[in-house]
Amino acid sequence: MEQIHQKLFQGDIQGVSKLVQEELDKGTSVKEILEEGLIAGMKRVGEDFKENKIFVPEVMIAAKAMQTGVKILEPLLVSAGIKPVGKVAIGTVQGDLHDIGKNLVAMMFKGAGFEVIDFGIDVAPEKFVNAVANDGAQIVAMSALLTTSMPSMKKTIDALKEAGVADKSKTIIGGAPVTQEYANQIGADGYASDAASGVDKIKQLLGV
Ligand code: B1M
Repeated sequence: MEQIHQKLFQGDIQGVSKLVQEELDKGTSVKEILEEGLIAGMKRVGEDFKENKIFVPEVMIAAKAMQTGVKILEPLLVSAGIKPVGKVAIGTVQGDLHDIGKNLVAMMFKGAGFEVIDFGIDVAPEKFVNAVANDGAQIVAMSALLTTSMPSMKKTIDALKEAGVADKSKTIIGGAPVTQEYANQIGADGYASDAASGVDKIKQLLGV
């Protein structure tokens, strides 16, 4: 796992892929590789970024390497051929381009048997509204990593209400600066601090 951290730090895409595959071949659990290898490594990248020891380009390269590792794990978490438990529309809210955490959450939702419409980053409230009104999404899942993009979560909840579709869906929010208190404040139905508890929360919200 320490080597995975180092390769992430160096932005060594091939190195990360190789080590992730080696861990899988050794029988290490997908959860352990994800949490103790990739997520823990990225946390260290974040700490150094915060202390100005590294800068945006290095972080972007590390993020690319992380996503490559996550892609290898994804098929193992997504059970094939299982009828969806529910339908989720997920995205990083308007004004925010961070997607690593959101991708993890989407991946865990898929792994738990949900059909996932992933709108990507910088998602306008109207897109979420359309997903509920026209595509039957039962959950609107929003991620934000910036304090400045958090108000987009409230805007989306307000847009769902204004469009008259709020009662057709439940909202869940998450991301590093987001809290349960903020969820209560803006009227979100749920909050989760990490991808795994996100799955528990949406199951609870849908009663499945
Ligand atoms: Co940015 N960035 N970044 N960044 N970046 C942070 C978030 C920051 C905390 C760094 C810092 O200053 N310490 C800071 C935000 C400060 C704030 O607002 N409080 C910051 C900043 C300031 C910025 C820019 C403004 C920098 C600049 O340009 N000067 C800029 C903003 C661009 C924009 O969005 N408009 C920017 C840009 C970038 C990169 C492009 C370089 C890159 C993003 C690459 C990408 O995502 N594809 C990047 C990165 C990588 C980070 C850090 C280092 C790592 C974020 C990350 O991926 N973490 C981050 C520092 C940090 O977090 N320590 C930082 C790993 C990921 C697995 O965690 O996303 O928290 P996270 O997801 C977790 C949980 O939060 C939860 O589950 C996941 C794990 O299980 N979760 C949910 C997430 N969404 C959820 C949704 C749910 C439930 C749970 O339900 C729906």
